[in-house]
Amino acid sequence: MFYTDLKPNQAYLILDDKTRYYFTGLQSSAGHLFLTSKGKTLYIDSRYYYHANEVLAGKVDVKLLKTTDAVFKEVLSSGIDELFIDYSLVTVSEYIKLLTYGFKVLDGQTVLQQTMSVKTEDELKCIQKACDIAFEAFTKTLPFIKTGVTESYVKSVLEDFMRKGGASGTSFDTIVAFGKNAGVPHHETSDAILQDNECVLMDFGCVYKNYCSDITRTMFNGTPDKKFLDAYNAVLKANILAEDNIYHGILGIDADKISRDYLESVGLAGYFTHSLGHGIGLNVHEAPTLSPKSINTLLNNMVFSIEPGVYFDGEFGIRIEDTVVLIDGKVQKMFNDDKNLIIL
Ligand SMILES: [Mn+2]
Repeated sequence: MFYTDLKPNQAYLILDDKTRYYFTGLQSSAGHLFLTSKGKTLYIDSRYYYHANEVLAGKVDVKLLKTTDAVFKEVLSSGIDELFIDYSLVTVSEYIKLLTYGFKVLDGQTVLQQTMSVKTEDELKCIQKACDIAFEAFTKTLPFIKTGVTESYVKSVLEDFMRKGGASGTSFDTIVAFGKNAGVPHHETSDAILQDNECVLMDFGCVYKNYCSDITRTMFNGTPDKKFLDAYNAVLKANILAEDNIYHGILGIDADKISRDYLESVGLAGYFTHSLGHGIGLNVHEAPTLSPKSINTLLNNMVFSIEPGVYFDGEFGIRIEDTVVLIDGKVQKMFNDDKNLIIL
């Protein structure tokens, strides 16, 4: 692990819940975790201390957190005065506090995010299960989507099936968008009523053992016209092209370009208004990114979304999103449907 190479006066300080869970396997809503060349030290308050001591014995040095003041004084007196933190996850007040204590603070974001973006076999199993639960719930929800139902109703049916299927919750606020509402990439699910001859876009995911899934499917309630069908087939092709051509070692920028260039070639460049994808794990949005601004390289065992979409303001929108994993250099799908247009 990266922290075993640290100098004796250095440590990574983890303050956010998900990263702390990643390195300890213990769920908690507070705690200071230090990663040093010697191992892991977790300062945790009395709500978790005894349980933590029991389950982390031999893996993490667990200490009772009385006050943060005491923690930082103890760490400083042990000779550690340089802390790496994830700048994207620490508040300004936490940052200033560290400087006030006299620590030199360095950005550990890149290393932490890269480490967490490459998944272990156990993590992959949890993500696959989160995908399976979400997809089964989606299949069960389809018969409930009929002319006259509201977006909120469909959302509640779907979320209920995900929880019954074993999910602990949703990985983000479920999006159900009918007709022109689907033209807004991240529409807020409303009381809009489904009409005949409207599209239905559903973007959802669930959490299983702390790991997330993310999927979007676009269906049609009635008979689609040529403009919709052409756009649907273009988005599907953009999705499959990315799936077939992303490989171990490709830059996030170039992965995004696969779908973007294709949509441009069929005259839809201006309608694909967001990134192609993002990493998925303990967080539903994490490293790597697949976008024109990405600084990441896609590697084996990374899990990410492939989600091209086109949006016609005031008319309709189409997005087809999969959660996928890179295995042995190639994209492996975590959903196995053919993604052809579903007519409701
Ligand atoms: Mn997504």
